[in-house]
Amino acid sequence: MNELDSLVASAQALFAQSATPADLENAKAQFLGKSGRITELMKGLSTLSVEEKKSRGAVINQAKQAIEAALNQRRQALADAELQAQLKAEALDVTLPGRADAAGGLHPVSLTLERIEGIFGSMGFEVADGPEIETDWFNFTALNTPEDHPARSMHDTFYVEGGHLLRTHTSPMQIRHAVQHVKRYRQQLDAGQGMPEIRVIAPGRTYRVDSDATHSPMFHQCEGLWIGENVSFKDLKVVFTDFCRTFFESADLVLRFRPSFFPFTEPSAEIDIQFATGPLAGRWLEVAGSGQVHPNVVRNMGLDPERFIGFAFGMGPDRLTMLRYGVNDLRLFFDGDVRFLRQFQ
Ligand code: 2NL
Repeated sequence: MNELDSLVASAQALFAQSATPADLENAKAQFLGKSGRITELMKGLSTLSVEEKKSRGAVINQAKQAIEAALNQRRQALADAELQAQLKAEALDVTLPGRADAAGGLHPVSLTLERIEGIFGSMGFEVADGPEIETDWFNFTALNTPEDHPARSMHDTFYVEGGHLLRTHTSPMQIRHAVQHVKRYRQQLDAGQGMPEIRVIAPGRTYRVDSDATHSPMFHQCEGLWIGENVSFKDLKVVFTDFCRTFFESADLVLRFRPSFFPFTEPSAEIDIQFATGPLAGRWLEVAGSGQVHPNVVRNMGLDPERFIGFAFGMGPDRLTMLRYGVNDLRLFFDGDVRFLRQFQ
C-alpha cells in the first residue's frame, strides 16, 4: 500500500472511531485542517517541477477526495444515529390506556336508597326529607315514647346544645310530613269530607351511641307510613311483600310477620324474609319492624284515631345493602376505601 493509500486508510479508521460530531471534526483537522497531513502534502508540491506537480497533485487530490467522502459518510452516519436515538427517546406507546377522568359513582347505600324510593314511588309513596337535628317532641314524645324509655338516655342518644338531639330514626320526618298534610286538608276534614291518604317514606341518616361490627354511630334508616280511613294490616303485608320481592329480585321470597313491641305501634311485628334460592336460602332474616300506628301517634298528627288508621314500618338500608351484595362487615360502608366502593360501579 502506498503512502497516500495508507493515509486514506488511517483517516477512514479514525473517522470510524469518532463517536461524536466533535470527535469527528477533531479527526478531520488532522487531515484536512490548516496543518493537516493533506494540507502539508499540498504545500510540499511547490518544490517540484511542473510535470511532477501535475501528476503528484492529481494523486494527492484523489486522496483528499477519498478522505472528504469518508468524512461526509461518517457525518451522515452520526447524524442518523442521533436522530434514531432521539426518536427512540421520544417514542409514544400508543397502546397505553388513555388518561380519561375517572368517573365517580354512587355509594352502595345510596344505590339502595334510590332503589327503595323507586319501588315505593311506583306504589304511590312520596319521599319525605327533614332535619337530622331534631327536637325531643318529634323524635320521642310525638311517637308515644315514655319519658323513662331507655332510648331517651344520654347512653343511647347523641344530645346537642339547646336540648336538641341527633334523630335516632326517621319517624320524626313522617310526623312532620303528616302534620303538614293534615294542616293542608284541615278545612276539608272539619267540613266532614275526607282527605287523600298519607303515603310516605322517609329515608336518611340516623344516629345512636353504638359502635361495633354490626352497629355504626351513624347509620341509615328508611321508614314508611300509610294512613287512611280504610287501611288494614293486609295492605301492609301486600305492599311490603311486593317491595321485598322487587328489591331482592326474587319472586319466590316469602315473608313472616312475628309479634313484637314498639312504643309507636300497636300491634307490632318484626318482618322476616326467607329466600328460596341462593346463598341465604332457607334462613329467616329480619329486615324490618312494623305495626299499626298507635292511636296516640295518630292523634299527634292531628287526626282522630277513631276515624283514621295506619301502618308504619322501619328498615335498615345498610343491612339491606349487606344482604343484597353479600357484604359481611357494616364498617366497610363508612371507611371510604375506594377499592371496596369501586366494586359497586
Ligand atoms: C325497626 C322498627 C319501626 C315504625 C318504625 C313508625 C313511624 C310513625 C308512626 C309509627 Cl310516624 N311507627 N315507625 C313503626 C314500627 C317499626 O321500625 O326495627 N326499624 C329498623
